[in-house]
Amino acid sequence: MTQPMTLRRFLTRRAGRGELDPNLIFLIEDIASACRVIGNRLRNAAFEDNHGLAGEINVQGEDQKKLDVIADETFARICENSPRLAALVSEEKEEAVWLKEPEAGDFLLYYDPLDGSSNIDVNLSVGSIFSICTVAAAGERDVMKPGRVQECAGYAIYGPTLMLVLTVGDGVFGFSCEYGTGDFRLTHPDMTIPAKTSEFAINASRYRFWDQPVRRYVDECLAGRAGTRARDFNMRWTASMVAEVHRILTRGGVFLYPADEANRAEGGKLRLLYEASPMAMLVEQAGGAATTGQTRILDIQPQSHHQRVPVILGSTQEVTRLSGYHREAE
Ligand code: AHM
Ligand code: MG
Repeated sequence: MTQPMTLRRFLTRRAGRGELDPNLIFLIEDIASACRVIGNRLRNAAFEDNHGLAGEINVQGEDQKKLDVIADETFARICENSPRLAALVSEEKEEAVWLKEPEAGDFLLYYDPLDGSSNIDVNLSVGSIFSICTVAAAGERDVMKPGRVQECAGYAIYGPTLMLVLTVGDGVFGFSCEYGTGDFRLTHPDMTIPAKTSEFAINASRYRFWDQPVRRYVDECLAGRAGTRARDFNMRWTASMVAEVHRILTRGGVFLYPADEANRAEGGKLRLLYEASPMAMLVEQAGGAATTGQTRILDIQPQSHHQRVPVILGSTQEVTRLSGYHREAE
């Protein structure tokens, strides 16, 4: 059996055809290395006394886990050597970290080093999310890029298999990390999201806070074949956006983290630059859709590094239906 191609071969072939900036290869490979190291630290956490809290509160006002800190340091340590990387924007750091005065063609890396970290201590899937844009000047405003200008977006999922899933703007590709060699190999070429689905994901404990369009949508799903949808729906909630998006890229579905009465002042829960935007690019590249309910996520002009936005993403038929419910309620 021929082995699936490695991440390096995949990237260099694209660069050879003029479809990819060769300088991106180094950065994507550094991200892959960081994710491999984080995967190992997660696997060994119990032996290295790395479960539990770090004792610090991060910029989001959340308790940092020890592994949040380790993952953040690992990303920074490995990626900051990348020759064309000018700045890092991390969920765990208040400000952008500038590594050099940017020159034309330099990159900016946004990342959430460990997404879904409430899952760590219960040994469930977590992930790292990343997004790469070009940057030309070292100003505050220069790191506020709308998602549509991303050069690359992706995530690592630390599940039963460590996988790296990414897009460089022409489809979505999944690479599994081979045990032993540590190579990422293309096991999931061309991941696509079917337009139709009967599976939704939302934290239903927040029902009392939801706006009318979200309640209407979920009520209709719960009514199943007896209701207006005339079919039964299944529900999942993993509390890890990476795991939700991975499931949707694998078998379809829709994921919602809407703004509601309890989080509206902050704009929602999920962060635009290093959670919503990269996931929106992946989902669109796989044939799905991603919106706040009102606006395409990739068209939002960020106002701050840690801005939060409502997120509805996945199979197009469901996302379109939900957007329609939002329009009707305006
Ligand atoms: P985190 O980056 O602090 O881990 O938070 C983001 C996570 C997402 O992965 C997930 O979709 C959501 O928060 C879960 O929220 P909830 O606590 O409502 O289940
Ligand atoms: Mg997160």
